[in-house]
Amino acid sequence: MASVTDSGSEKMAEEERNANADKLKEKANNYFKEKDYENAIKYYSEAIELNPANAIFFSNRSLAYLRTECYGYALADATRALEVDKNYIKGYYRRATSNMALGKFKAALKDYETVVRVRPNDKDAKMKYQECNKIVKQKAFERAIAGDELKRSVVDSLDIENMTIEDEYTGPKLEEGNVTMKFMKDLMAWFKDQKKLHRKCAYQMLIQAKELLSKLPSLVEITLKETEKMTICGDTHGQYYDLLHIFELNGLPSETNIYLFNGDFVDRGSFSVEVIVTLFGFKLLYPDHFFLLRGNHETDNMNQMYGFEGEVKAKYTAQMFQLFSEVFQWLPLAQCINGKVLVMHGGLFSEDGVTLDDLRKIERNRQPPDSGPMCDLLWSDPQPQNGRSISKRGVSCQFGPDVTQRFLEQNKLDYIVRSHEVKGEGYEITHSGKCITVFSAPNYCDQMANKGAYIHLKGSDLKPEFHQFNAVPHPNVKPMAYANTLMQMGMM
Ligand SMILES: [Mn+2]
Repeated sequence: MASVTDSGSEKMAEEERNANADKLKEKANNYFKEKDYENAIKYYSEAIELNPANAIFFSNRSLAYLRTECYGYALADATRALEVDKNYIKGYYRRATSNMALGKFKAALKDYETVVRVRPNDKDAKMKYQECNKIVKQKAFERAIAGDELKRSVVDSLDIENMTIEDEYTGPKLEEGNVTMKFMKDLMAWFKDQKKLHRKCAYQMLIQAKELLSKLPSLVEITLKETEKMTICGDTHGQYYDLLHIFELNGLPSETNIYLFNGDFVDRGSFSVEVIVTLFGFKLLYPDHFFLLRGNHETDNMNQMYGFEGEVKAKYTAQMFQLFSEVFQWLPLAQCINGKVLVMHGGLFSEDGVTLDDLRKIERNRQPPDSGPMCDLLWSDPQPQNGRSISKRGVSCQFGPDVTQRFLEQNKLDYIVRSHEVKGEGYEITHSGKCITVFSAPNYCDQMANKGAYIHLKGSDLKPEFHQFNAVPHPNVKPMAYANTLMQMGMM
């Protein structure tokens, strides 16, 4: 009898726990609707603690992780959802989306296959399967060409001289083939009015940018004089109107107003073409006083999913995207200022012992590999605890304050500046001031409500000085408007 009573009360306790878990899920869902993903994740996690046997909790948390770009965690949760309930169809969708976000298209295709098999009459599932299949085939084709030594640069197939600029075109033109300050001012005003730069001018700029960038080392080293000051900006992600706002607040680039833009110029925001062409223009105008570093979004896989490829195809052509891709491969990976401050998009390395000399030697003219220093520079994130852990993004690693300390000591550096993560205040100081994050896309994707920031660095003391700014309005073209349809659906 006693045991029956015990199991009865145990059952009641379990029912109560499950009811509480459901309440926590509701709370999390509400936070999710308000786009407060941090709190959504917090309450889904509490619900999971009370009831780890509910696939929906994992699936919902997976979506919240997707929204915060923690694709590694999103993938793990989708997998957990399917372990709990292998018939939970949404779990396959979530896992496929996570894999797509990570550029693992074959793995994604497997899950879409499963859905189509289970639901042969589901049109939506079929469409997603076909879309993903198309990408897998295209990737296989691209790999086949890449192995072919005859693969030539787009530049060789362009006949720029014979491209004509129609009389109707009243926009900016290069002056005797050169970027000038007047051209840049006209260009920025032209773009601001949502007009298109003539493709001939765009090609001319891209060819010149490729030429210029290909001469730079993978690690750019500069010296700021005592009296000089530079501005470091983080991710801009196609938020052209916020970029113009930075120039309004902080002045146009010049030989005395030095800038460094730390990667992720394109994708997500739907004015990525305008951002990158403007930045390349200033690089051409002030090659020794305007600097650009590659981000993890200056890559083919990301551009295919997050909008830049679609945007270039919509505004120009597939061929022009190919040329952008070639130019991106020549963007330097890191920059050292006065031998003391190292700037990179992502962060430090999966292994100790990497030296500045190792960075100088990186052969960067390629799509980034899945691991190693080049991958880490573009992808890693700092973490508060010592040591390293698996990346929440599913690529590279997270590194602790001790890792930063050892790296700085070995290379005789003071601190690092990186970007890559949205921060509420636009910047964040971690690892006892040795690791600084700066992010310059305010109200990221029109939904994060974060401030943007940039850093001033003077040659005299190299002390970082932070400046924050808010988002400005932009024309009604939503972020991700040009992204892959599978990604847009995954974001819903
Ligand atoms: Mn990034």
